[in-house]
Amino acid sequence: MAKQEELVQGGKPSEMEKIKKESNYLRGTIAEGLEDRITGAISEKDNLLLKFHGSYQQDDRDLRNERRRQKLEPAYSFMIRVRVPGGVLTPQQWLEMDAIGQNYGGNTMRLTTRQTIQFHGIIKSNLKKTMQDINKAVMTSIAACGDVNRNVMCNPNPYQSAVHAEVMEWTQKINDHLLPRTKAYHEIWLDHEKVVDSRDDEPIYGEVYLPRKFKIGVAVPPTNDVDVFSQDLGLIAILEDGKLAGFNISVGGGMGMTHGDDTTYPQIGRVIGYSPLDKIIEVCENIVKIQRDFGNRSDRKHARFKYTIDSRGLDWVTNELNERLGWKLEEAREYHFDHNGDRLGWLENDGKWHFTMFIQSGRIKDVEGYELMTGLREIAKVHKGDFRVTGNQNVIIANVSAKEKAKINELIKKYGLTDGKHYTALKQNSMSCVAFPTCGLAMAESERYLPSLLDKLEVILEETGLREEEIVIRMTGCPNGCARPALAEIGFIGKAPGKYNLYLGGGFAGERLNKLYKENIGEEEILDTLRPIFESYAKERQENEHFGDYVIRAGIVKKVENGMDFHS
Ligand code: SRM
Ligand code: SF4
Repeated sequence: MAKQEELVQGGKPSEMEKIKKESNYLRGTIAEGLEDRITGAISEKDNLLLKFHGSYQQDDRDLRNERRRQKLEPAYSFMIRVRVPGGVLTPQQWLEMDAIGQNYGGNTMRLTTRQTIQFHGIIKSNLKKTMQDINKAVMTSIAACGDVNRNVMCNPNPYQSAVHAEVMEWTQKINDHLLPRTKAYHEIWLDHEKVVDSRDDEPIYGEVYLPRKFKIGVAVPPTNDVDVFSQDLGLIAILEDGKLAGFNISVGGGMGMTHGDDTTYPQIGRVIGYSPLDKIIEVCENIVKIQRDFGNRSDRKHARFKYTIDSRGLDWVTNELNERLGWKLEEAREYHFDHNGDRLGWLENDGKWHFTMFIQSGRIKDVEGYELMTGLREIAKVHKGDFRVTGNQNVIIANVSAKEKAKINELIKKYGLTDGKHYTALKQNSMSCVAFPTCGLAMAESERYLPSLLDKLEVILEETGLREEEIVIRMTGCPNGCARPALAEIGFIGKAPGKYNLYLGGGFAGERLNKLYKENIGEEEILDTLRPIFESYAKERQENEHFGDYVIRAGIVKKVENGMDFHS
């Protein structure tokens, strides 16, 4: 195998490659920077390395101009992302996360589209304490961000408990196997003693880690709530006689792009074969290593696995994988996905009950008249099963015994918590990314705006008789695609304050990308554009025809078969 340095694609390594190489396995000068009390920030280089530790330096964008006017440094604070493999955490862990939110994170926490938990607004002097509290909860933020494998997603699947347990076990194994091995995290945050002159061993990543982030998600058909085709590596569980037998392997999905740069595009993962269960760790490791060795290390905009694959071809990646494995992937098995949304409300399986709660945009906090954070805390105090964060930013109170159900239900009622079933099916299937005020890349509002847009769209849906029609709608504040908008039947991607590109025609089961329909439009035009389309859908749709399929059949947008045609 050629050395990583010889395989640098596209020329000179980027500045980030240098920073990683010189970081001594992700240490940089983070520890020293934390001690500096003169500023609420850390150095630019350390900020890039901090991501590998699961944290980002941010500043409150609502306050930027005012602070500048007052000649103050921006209102710096930190976001921490806690890994939650498969989204599963114990009630005790939920309580500890809740306490962190109360103590350091402005009385809120955020469930994410990758089943993790984020805290925002943590000031520098609290960063280490927060990391330590996360560790006390037997959780970690290592590699929740950065050029490494991220939190591994897994379908939380409340209606197939036995299979879920099995699939979850493999999710955890894959997650753990691909964690970085550097001791930097423990030294910096947990005060573990530094071993002088020791070189950490990173057998999978090497000292420059991956060219870019890498994402793995595991889906159990017919549910695709992890959006398996948006993942760099998607695993589709194949069952035989009701037991997990192995996984189909999908490669090269990804959502991010840059406005105005057609060489960047969202892409859909493609299935290249099947691996038996006992070989899956080996398959995952080798796919990660292919990306490590062949991913573009000079241009970060083209560094994701999807570009590695698209520039060399699917046959190339399959052959490269087979060669490294020393055996061949088997032919992909049949599978079928029905939907990528959550099944809200109570559900019983194998004698256990599961309540999927609707959480708008994953935001957990108390507001006047809706004590969501408190309600979930009170549930966690008595709940004996587990909590599961879904890939749709909702939470499942899972594994409730028949005996305990009444108690949980009482709390649900007491705090007015909701399964969202009184909302339109469109709202139930909505997601939005964080965007303002914390996200440094946001061009438009998302989490703070989508609810009010939905309220207006719901009026049209009521009028057109589409209240019960499940339509997947997603919004992001920029084209990075954190709420996977390119897979939505209706997708909004922010361009500027109050302006969005509107995309239509994604597949209801997350199997197809959507297509640009209108560019740079504001609320009035959004409503004026969607109303006649909803009206004609209501009149002309065929039996069980989803909105995304309809807009293609009606010729409103063209079908996108491959991300490389996304802009054409
Ligand atoms: Fe994301 C960057 C939030 C899921 C694609 N994402 C960011 C940052 C860290 C902004 C930054 O770099 O400064 C955002 C922090 C905002 C904040 O204030 O919290 C951010 N991403 C999120 C979350 C919290 C959105 C949410 O509302 O839930 C999600 C956290 C997931 C997690 O727990 O790991 C989140 N991000 C995603 C997803 C969806 C997924 O992974 O399933 C995507 C699209 C899939 C993909 O990666 O292709 C996604 N985020 C990006 C990108 C574009 C990557 C690219 O290939 O171009 C960026 C920007 C970057 O990496 O340069 C980004
Ligand atoms: Fe920020 Fe853009 Fe991601 Fe939204 S999509 S959280 S605006 S990076």
